[in-house]
Amino acid sequence: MRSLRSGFSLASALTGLATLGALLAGATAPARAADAPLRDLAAAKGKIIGSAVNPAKLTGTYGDIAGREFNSVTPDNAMKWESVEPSRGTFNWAPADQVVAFATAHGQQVRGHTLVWHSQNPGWLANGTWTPAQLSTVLQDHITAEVGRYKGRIAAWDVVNEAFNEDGTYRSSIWSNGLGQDYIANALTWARAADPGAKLYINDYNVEGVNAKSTALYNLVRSLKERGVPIDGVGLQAHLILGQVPSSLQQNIQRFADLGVDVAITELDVRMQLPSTAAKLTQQAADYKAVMDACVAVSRCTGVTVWGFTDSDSWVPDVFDGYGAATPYDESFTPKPAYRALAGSLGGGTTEPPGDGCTAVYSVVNQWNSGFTGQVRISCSGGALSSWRAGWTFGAGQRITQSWNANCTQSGTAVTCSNASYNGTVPDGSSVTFGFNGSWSGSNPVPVVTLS
Ligand code: 9MR
Repeated sequence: MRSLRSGFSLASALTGLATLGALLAGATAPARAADAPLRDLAAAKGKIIGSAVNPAKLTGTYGDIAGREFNSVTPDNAMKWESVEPSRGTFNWAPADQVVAFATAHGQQVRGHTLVWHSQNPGWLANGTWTPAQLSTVLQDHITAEVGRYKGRIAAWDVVNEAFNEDGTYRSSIWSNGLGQDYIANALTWARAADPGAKLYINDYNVEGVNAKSTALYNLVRSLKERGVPIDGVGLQAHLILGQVPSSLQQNIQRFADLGVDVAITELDVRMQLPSTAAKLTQQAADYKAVMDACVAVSRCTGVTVWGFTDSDSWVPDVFDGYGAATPYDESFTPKPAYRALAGSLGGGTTEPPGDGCTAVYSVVNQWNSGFTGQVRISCSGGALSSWRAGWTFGAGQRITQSWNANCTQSGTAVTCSNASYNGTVPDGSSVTFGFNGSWSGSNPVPVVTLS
């Protein structure tokens, strides 16, 4: 037996209260009792812990976790050119607005992503015929419109995305081909004019270690600084492969910092060949920890954003055949060892007593005018249990009326459910569930479950 509890935040309470939809979808508790939400741990270290989010999913358990665990969000696609201006002069700000509103409601920063890219541009732009002057105007107008719309509400913009080839030469794109390399300096200058308060970044992938590509980026940033072009930071995307965190990551972050710019890890994920196993998840946790450790070690590293926090919302399986499980939560929103590794690197509980690696997820599976059916799933990955007790405190007068697959008692607001004779054992890699009916009125907020 060991103790495992989760932190509880006002954001999670508010989100839990927010909608019936959220309640019906259920909510999850973070991995361990001693761990505050990642955002609290990160804030105590002055760091950002962010996630890319899909605005269409920001309700229910997904919204709960996004609001509770992260102090920054990046729209995964909603601020890209093809999303905001699918036809020339016709703007669709709704999904991007949704992300900004969510962030405001949850006290989060927004990372704007992205203004100048070779990809995900609308057809009218990508297939148009442009003189350099026309193309320059189109780009300036786009930056001015988008940055201007969110002026004061975006902490940092990925102004220019993926400008380089692997060998450090400039990528051939509509921008470099049409405007030459100065499109970068101009884009930064126009972004600064549109929102002087936003930090302006250049962002790229495969630039995490010291290599030809990151050195080209380094030389560009140095020359922009020398020329007085507004550049505040460098984004290292960090789409990594299991076991392949570059050993020069911290050194690389430091060399950019020494140029006088911030560094952010902007799109972290660690993909593995499926199926995932306990050993792979342990390696993945070490990889996540190595990245966060490197960022924590350099004061100008502002923090880490993961590119999706759940395996149910990751770009990896769509693009890398046979690969996946790249994020800190599994597809059922259960925190993985990678989650605990991030927490540990941020100063949360790091020592894992025997049997740790088990988590409890509370969900409301059905709700009607005065009653509801709830469920708790206890899952073990990298740990195991021989018996368990799950406890929580009801926050709004709910009462358990009946339970199954566990022996539940309620005293005042405190509920304790212990295993039945047949389901105390939870081997590594498996889970048990128990259920209950209860009564509620007014509201039915989701409690945080303590395992012991
Ligand atoms: O997560 C994004 C995915 O939904 C899109 O299909 C994809 C299209 O390229 O873009 C993904 O995000 C990318 C990000 O904008 C830039 N760096 C690489 C990311 C993964 O492809």
